[in-house]
Amino acid sequence: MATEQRALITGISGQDGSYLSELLLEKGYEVHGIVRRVAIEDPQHRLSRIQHLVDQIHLHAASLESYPSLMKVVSEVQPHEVYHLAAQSYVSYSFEDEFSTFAVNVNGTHYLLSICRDVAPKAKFYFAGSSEMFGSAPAPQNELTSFRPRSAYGISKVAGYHLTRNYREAYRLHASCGVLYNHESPRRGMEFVTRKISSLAAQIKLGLATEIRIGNPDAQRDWGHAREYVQAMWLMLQQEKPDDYVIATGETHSVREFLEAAFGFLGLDPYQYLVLDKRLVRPAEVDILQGDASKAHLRLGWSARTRFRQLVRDMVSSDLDFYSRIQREKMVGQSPAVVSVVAPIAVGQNALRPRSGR
Ligand code: G4F
Repeated sequence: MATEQRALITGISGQDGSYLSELLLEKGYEVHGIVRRVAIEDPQHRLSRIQHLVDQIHLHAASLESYPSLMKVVSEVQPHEVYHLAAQSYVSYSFEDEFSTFAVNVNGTHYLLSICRDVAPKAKFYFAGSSEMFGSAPAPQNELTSFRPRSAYGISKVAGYHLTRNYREAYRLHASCGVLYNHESPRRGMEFVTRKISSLAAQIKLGLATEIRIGNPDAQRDWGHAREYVQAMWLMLQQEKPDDYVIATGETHSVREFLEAAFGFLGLDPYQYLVLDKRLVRPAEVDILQGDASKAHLRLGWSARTRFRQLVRDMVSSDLDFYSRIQREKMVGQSPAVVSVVAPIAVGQNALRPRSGR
């Protein structure tokens, strides 16, 4: 790269933020990230996914709920590229608190777009849209499919999508929206179903847990690997013209299939441990998501490589390594705070905590 590019990432401490930081550092970027002040004060726990990068990146304390704090960071950093990943990203929690989901996801996006227009109008802007925007729209979905969101989270992402499009059209911002389908990895938060399954499969295998509680096992999702999905984000901002892209594998699988594959890798029968728990069923479910990423393939040269079974295997084997190590070090039974230095561990099997960033 001729002159050093500066990138600013909101949600840098999440799964996607950590992979994106690694990618941008490899490409020679100066990487800046926005985190909440509590994270800077408690880095061991709240910055665990980027602990290996903290000496190479620049962290700034700000909040998506505070326009002045965002204004200060964007003005100081003067980024060439802005990746807006931070959100209240847990769909289930958005049923419990619609208002804070909107405050963070809609106002936060609006603040950031408005600030970029005013103080960094040449910055290229990426908005993390979501396949939840499609909701009950028939599969497969692509960029022309109408949105039919089924949660406050989905509605907040539709609002963010339209804000991004409007800033592109009205103010000529280079603003793009990635409509990303579910993307997972060993760094996925424990509150999402894939990591819940991989971690409990590993714990059951090691005798550290005895059951797994699941809500709706029949929901179908298009699950890809997060490391590949952040490459698509970067590619969108390298295009001459901003645009919106569906990013997906094109395959769909049920939660039940994930469960069977994960336990199967460990030689376990999931149905000996599965408890269907109505309390985990959402008031409105998105039954089937399956993306058609042809446009991204054609224009960005991007396509998903990691297939379903490989993704499940990677997550399960990573969790098996992790819990085996914990067991060896006799850390089980100690404070989960100590354990989460290594990986974020949910306290209890159904921890329904909101987490910022994916
Ligand atoms: O893993 P999930 O919580 O992910 P969800 O709701 O699909 O959302 C994720 O992907 C979106 C992209 O489409 C992102 F925008 C969003 O931020 C997030 O990353 O749930 C997946 C499915 C759902 O149908 C849910 O009802 O699994 C079902 N499920 C069944 N039992 C469960 C459980 N989900 C969770 N989290 N926990 C359960 O026990």
